[in-house]
Amino acid sequence: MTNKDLHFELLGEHNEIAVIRLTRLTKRNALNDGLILALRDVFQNLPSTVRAAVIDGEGEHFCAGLDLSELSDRDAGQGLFHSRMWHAALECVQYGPVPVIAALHGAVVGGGLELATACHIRVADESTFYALPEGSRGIFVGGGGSVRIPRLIGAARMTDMMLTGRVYNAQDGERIGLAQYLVPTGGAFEKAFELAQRIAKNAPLTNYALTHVLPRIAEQPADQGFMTEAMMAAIAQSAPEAKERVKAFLEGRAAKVQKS
Ligand code: 1HE
Repeated sequence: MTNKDLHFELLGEHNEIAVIRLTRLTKRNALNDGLILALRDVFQNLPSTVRAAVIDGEGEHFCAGLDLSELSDRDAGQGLFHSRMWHAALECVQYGPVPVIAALHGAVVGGGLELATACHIRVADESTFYALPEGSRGIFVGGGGSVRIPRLIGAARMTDMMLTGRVYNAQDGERIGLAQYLVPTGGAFEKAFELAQRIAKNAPLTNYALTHVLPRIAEQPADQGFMTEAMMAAIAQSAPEAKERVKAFLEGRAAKVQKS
């Protein structure tokens, strides 16, 4: 799990929040192979106390994307395996054991946006900007962006970003669905951590259903989706933790839903 460009820390009373920070400050947190593999290893080896994770980046930018200096000498076969390595690592983020929140600021570009979209929730501060400069670099996304980004903002917007080099600012990014939360500059980590604490209090099985089952239902034809939903609902309800939580509400021991 050790890589000088990745800081890992456990926070919370019961070490229930994992904080994973890109610390390759001098290269604006550009992702080289070592960093991608370190991210994979972290998510494959999260301690069992962890219930939610936050990813952020040190310095002025969340992440400048793929480390372009590693591109030069790759042939087609190596390029294929390199992209598949990113896929495997970001699958570990998306389909790891816990929900992951990205705390965004500054540049969220190229592979940085691919990393952010592998997370379940994105909190952006006002300094955030999003771009896919692959178009102007003569390359293509390779870290799952063509699968995940259109599901958030639609293929037409992604096509525009790559064809024209369009950069979305923080407000527009939230408007089109790149981030679910927009906070003042400097506030992304705090908000992400607050959300992680709330998520950590959910039943782990419900969190699992949301991170592993819901995205699959979303890809299924409706009749299969309804059936998968019913099966997941049955499994979740039958868990002792669900029974205790429902009982607590009925006995007035659990929080009501509050108007925000
Ligand atoms: C880098 C990278 C990088 C910075 N690879 N070295 N990504 C991009 O095309 C984005 C490229 N980066 C930028 O546009 C800018 O660096 C930023 C807007 C992110 C930040 O600007 P700034 O002025 O704060 O920093 P800088 O002076 O541009 O960069 C500081 C150093 O980081 C500098 O190196 P130095 O040795 O001259 O100090 C930069 O060269 C270096 N640096 N970004 C390598 N990306 C799985 S496929 C995904 C495909 C992609 O991600 S393509 C998009 C790549």
